[in-house]
Amino acid sequence: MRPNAIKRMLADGKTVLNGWCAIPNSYSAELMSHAGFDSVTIDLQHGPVDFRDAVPMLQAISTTNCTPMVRVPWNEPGIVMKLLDAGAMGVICPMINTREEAEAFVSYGRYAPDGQRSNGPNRTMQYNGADYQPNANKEILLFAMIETTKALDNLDEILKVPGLDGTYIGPTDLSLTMGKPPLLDPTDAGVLEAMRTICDKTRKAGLIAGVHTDGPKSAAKRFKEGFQLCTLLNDARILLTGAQNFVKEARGEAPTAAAKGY
Ligand code: 3PY
Ligand code: MG
Repeated sequence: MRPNAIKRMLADGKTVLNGWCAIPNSYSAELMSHAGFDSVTIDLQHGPVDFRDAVPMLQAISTTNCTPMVRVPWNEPGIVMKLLDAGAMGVICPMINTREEAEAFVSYGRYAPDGQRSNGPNRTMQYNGADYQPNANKEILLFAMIETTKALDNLDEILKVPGLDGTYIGPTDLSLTMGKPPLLDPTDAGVLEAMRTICDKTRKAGLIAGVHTDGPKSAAKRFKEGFQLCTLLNDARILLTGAQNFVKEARGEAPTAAAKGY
């Protein structure tokens, strides 16, 4: 089976820079996967991407060595299994708040005896190889999003779930549940402390600490704090930021940092 490149990078102590696709299009996914990211994640939770968009996007990412990942809309078996069959090699699942929810998520992503994933690896077997089924459980990465105070309270139990590979912080949802403004690069001391706790506990449990960021500066900051996988904006915001700054430059105006959005 094709090795999951970022799994090996992380095992070797390297950090992973992840691209994020919110535009429901295979050409933009292809561009993102040629930009130098280690992995590219298609977001089916927020924004306009649905399953029919995701399949050609996964095919586009397959033109490169980037690890193809997805964020599923919710912790539901059908969509996790369909996206794995379509070729995703990593799944980020939003709003995992309890050990039971983490156990259910992991069970959807693993074949028996480790889980309850149904057999039918259409497309992923062509992409990954004929020996996909016996090797899929150890190559696919499963990340639980920790993005509420409830998840924070249950973090120790969530981290004990066998088969879970890592956590992924959603800074804006975490901020909201702490009564703070939904910032991707939070400034509130309590939210920052919670993010550090999640990172430290995840790493102590031997799992991968991932986080969504607000761009290159905040990603660099998070890597320094110990996060191993950071996402850099999304394709829509990168496009908008680049376009806005070209327009500003042509008009002799100062550039802006990053376009607003998630
Ligand atoms: C959050 O900030 O809550 C996220 O889910 C980021 O995508
Ligand atoms: Mg979120």
